Amino acid sequence: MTEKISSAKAIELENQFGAHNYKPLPVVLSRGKGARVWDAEGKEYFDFLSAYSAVNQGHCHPDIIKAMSDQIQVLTLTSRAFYNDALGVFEKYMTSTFGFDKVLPMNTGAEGVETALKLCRKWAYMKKGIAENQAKIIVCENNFHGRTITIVSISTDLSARKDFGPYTPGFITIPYNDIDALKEALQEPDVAGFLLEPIQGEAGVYVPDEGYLQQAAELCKAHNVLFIADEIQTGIARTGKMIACEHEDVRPDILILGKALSGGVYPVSAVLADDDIMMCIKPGEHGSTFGGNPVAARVAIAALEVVKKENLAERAETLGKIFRQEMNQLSNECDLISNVRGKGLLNAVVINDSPDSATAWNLCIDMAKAGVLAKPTHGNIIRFAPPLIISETDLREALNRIKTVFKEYKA
Ligand code: IF1
Repeated sequence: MTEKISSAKAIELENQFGAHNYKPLPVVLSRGKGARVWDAEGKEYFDFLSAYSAVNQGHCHPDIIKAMSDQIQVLTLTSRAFYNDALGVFEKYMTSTFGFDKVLPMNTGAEGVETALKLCRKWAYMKKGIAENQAKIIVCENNFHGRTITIVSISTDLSARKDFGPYTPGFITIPYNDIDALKEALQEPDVAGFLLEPIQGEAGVYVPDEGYLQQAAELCKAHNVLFIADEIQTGIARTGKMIACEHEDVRPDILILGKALSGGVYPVSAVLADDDIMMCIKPGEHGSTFGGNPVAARVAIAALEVVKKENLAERAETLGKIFRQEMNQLSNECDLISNVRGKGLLNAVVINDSPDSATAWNLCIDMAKAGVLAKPTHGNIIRFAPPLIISETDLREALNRIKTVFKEYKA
């Protein structure tokens, strides 16, 4: 049994021996089950962050845990130097679930995004005929696609990119949710792709105008530019559809998945595309040690089976409406809230205070004391994203606690 330590001890150890690349809320988690987590002293919380939408299926879902524990007893990693008897089954399952010819398995979301960028550039040179090293990829302001050097090169968030230069070239940045800006950028020569989040998560759950995704996809098609959807946070039923692009009947040319693809049990990401794109990468041109390992394969199948069998997309749609309705009602009763927005169970509340105020942080501290975990993003925006398996009863109980904290908040 692993040594049990107190919250205070855990924080002390992290401060002394861990890099300080995060500023967590002062909550030390020790156990999770479904929509609930418990801290080192046994205090119970509703988890309204879900590891940034990685545990859509709930903490330690028994089916996913079983799939993992069965596989790790027999074979954990072979490398891709050989075949294994789980990867092909996963690949068939993924391509039929999401409707693409092929899938390229990776591990983290950032690796998935990097893979999609490489695939887009390869396609640009091999199929679109763009001159070598001239391919341009359009990205949006306030994006979040991960933390690698290339990905922070396209970030407009200073804290994500400052002092990590020199930056990777070959990108054009436009405002999000601005079709005219996209039209203009598409006039540039050598554009190969357009990478975007169907809803910008980290930026503060920015839902684009109705029709934006569809118009953007049509414009890309008209200009022979690949529409690349980063659904690492919005995918896997989080917004009320299996992928958020479905809300506008958009089929991306390249689809990137991660996080809840494994239910938060194991790092699994994947890039899906049809043969005319995917077959541009030849043997030996891309890969990773753990990409497509048998544990990831079995875990991902189990995680997606949970999404289907437990109708998590429909749940997210229904429960998300209740959440926004209740929070909008709260915003009429308390002037702390300036906006409530989101889709499915990916929602955010904009606090009526400046981004550099401590109000959102203090509200999260108070909510933690009341047994609800959430965390601010960009200062004055609080993201609320519980596991999709949360019951309506639990959702309403958590809402009662959230409302009490907001109503009783003293600056
Ligand atoms: C952190 C943010 C969320 C993502 C999208 C790719 C990735 C992410 C749309 C990269 C990852 C995580 C990273 C994590 C916190 C969290 C996050 F606050 F950083 F921005 F969710 F909004 N595309 N998001 O959201 O996937 O490599 O992390 O597996 O870096 O603190 P990853």
